[in-house]
This record gives sequence, structure tokens and C-alpha cells, in this order.
Amino acid sequence: MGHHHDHDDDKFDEQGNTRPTGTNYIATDQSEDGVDRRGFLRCMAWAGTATVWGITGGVPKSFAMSRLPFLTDTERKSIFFAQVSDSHIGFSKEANKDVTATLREAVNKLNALPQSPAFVLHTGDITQLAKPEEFDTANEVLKGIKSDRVFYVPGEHDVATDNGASYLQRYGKGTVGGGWHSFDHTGVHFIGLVNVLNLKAGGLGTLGAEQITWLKKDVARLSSSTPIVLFAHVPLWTVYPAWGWGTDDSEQALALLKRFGSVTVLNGHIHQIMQKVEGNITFHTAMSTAFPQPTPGTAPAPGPMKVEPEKLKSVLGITNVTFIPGRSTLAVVDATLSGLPPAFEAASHEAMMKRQTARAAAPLGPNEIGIDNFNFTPPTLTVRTGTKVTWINNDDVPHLIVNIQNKFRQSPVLDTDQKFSAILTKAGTYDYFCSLHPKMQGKIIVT
Ligand SMILES: [Cu+2]
Repeated sequence: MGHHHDHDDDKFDEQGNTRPTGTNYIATDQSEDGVDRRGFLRCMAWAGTATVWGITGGVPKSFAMSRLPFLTDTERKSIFFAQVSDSHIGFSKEANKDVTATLREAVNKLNALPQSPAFVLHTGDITQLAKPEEFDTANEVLKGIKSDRVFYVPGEHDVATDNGASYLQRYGKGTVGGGWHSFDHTGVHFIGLVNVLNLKAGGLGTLGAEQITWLKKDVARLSSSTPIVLFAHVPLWTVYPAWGWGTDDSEQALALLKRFGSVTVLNGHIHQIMQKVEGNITFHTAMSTAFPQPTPGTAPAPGPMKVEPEKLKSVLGITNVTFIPGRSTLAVVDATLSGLPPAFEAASHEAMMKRQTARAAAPLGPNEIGIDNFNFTPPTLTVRTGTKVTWINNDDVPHLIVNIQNKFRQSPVLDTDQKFSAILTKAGTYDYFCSLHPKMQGKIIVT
């Protein structure tokens, strides 16, 4: 981890990018090696105070930002790519009323870099409710990136309504099964995994046996020295299971990658930066371009976090990744839209508590089930045969009711204040869960 000390904070260009000065800043590239050294440095400097770390020969190694200008020429012949995540196009609530504008800002930031990314990975929740017009808007903005290609994996918001059918229509070309895929770039093997389909009651993200079998075949041909970059929406490590921030069968997938010297896992979903190194595997989660979420355990529930307006752009951003061949060194730089250091700690706890007190607990009528803070209230409801039961979503997050026994039809995606009713004509126990947040479970007993 390092701070970039050698620039003048007062100097920003019209995009808000810092203009570095001082001994580490190479204003003109004097070598003729074809590598844009100036661009490389400016790109790193743009991130401002950023987290920079790498792995060398599988050994985690953090290095100061100031070391980057002194890399050898070989090291400079690197792949540079970027990660964009959780753009949630269609979201328009308090936490960010214009997510299209902040996605556009992220694109402008990318385009303002002197070195264009070879490609961009979008790690899901492209849209809020998987509506065609939301996908259209996202495409419209993202096609403005000066880069060869954007590779996608879906988030649960992109597949909720139809288990991924419309997502696959748009993004499924060249993918397998539910949209998983792999490709090679400059000696690095990239694998996009899908862990938001067929979620089970009480569970976390899931990959499924079919995808794990595919992964096994996909990596079988690779030599163990091939650097691997794995990307998926929900974290492939257990960040915070109480909030569903993990993947049930990720261990099985990661076991297939144990023999590789360098594995980097890039995820989204939690809208904040977290990283962890475990053996040969380095995990990293990205900021959202739409809204932040609280730090695990600091709030009653996950969900959009409204921060002070002047802090918003310091908790939204993108991730830039530079892979330097020959050294298995991969540098991940998180960059906020503001260009300032990420401000999650300052913004988090207070904002979430404010959100809680600001929300009035809606009084429930008879046979009504409230959805508040990712909980069903009451968790068990007892009614007479023939009763119409109504769910009311009081959260600023969409939920979707599914009966495990399949004795009533599933709800549509319920956005804030939306209701769903089912008439329960037969006696018995009805277990249900939210298929977007499978940790959310409830029960109705019909007598
Ligand atoms: Cu839910």
C-alpha cells in the first residue's frame, strides 16, 4: 500500500485527473522502446492515493506506488485492463439518483487515461431490474469506452426476472451454459464465472456442478505457470455469509486452481473494496459505479447507503489492473470517481444508522408480511385456509418471493413499496425465500 507523494494536489485537469509533478514524473519519454512510460505513470498517478499490491511468484508483495516508475522495460510491457462493476442502471433512489451519469463518469475516467485498457471486465449488476431499456442504456454508455471489448458476467439483478434468459440473449454469444466463458490474453487466462443462477433457499451464491465440470476441463490444458484471472459477481470467498456475501461451492472451483502459481479473483456485488490473499490466490472486490454499501456488520442489513453528497464520488469507482509478464506481478489499483482516496470508513456507519432512523416502520395489516432490512416480518405467519396473504417490500432493494414447495406462483421482482399477494387454499406449511437474497426465509402455516 502506498501513497503517491510526488504530485501537486492543486493540479487537476478538466477531467479531475491529477497531473503528477516531481522526480517520479516523466514528462517526456526519452527511451525508444515503444512503451508509453509517461502514460503508465500518469495512469497510476490518476488513482491518487491508491492501494497497490502485487504477487511475485505467488508470494504476495505490496509495494509503494512510488516504485512503479522504476520498473524495468520488460515489466512495462504489461497488460492493462479495467474492471467496472455494479452499475445498476435503472436505480434512482436516494443513494444515487443518477446512476447513468456516474457510469458515464467512470467511462470518461477510463477514456482520459493515456493508456487505453486492452479490455474491460464488467462484473455484473449491469442493471437494477433487468429491464430491456436498462440494458440498452448500459450498452449505450459502455460502448463509449475506448477499448476493444467489454466482457460480462451477470449479477443477480440481471437475471432475477427470467433466470438469465434475456441476459443470455444479449451477452451469451461465445459463452457456455449460464453465460460462463474464458479467453486468453497475452499469456494470461481469463475465466468469467456465473454464481447468481438457481440460488437455493438459505444459501449463498452458487456455481453449480455443470459449471465446475466445465471449469475443470477449461483449465486442464493449461500449464501451472499460466497466470489466471477469475472474475464473477458474488465474491468467491466468504466475506460475510449473514449478508449472503460468499459463494457456497467456491471451494470446489478454487481447488481446481491450486496448482497454478498466480490466481487473481476479481468480484463485485458488495460495492466496496476488500482484498485477501490465501496461498496462491489473491481476492479483490471492486467499488460500484452506482452506490456504496455498508461495511459488513456495521448496519442492520446490506443495501444502498446514502452518504453525504460530497462524499459520493469517493465511494464510487473502478479498478485498474496491470499485469507484468515474467514476474507474475499483478497490480490492482482502485480509483474513485473523485480521484480522492476511497472514503468508505468515514461514510459508512453513520450513513447507515441515519438511513435506519429515517425510515418509518410501516404498520402491517392482518395477513400482511412486511419486508424490512432483508427480513420477513413476521417470520412465521399463521392463517386460515383460503386467506389472501400479502407481502409489502419496504426496503430500497428489490426482492422476489419464491415458495419452496412451489404451491403458489413466484412473485414478480418487487421494488420498493410494491406488493404481492397469494391466496392459500390448502392447509399445510408454506416455506418461502427471496430468490435474489436466498438468506431471507419465511414460513406461512395454513390451518
Ligand atoms: Cu431479497
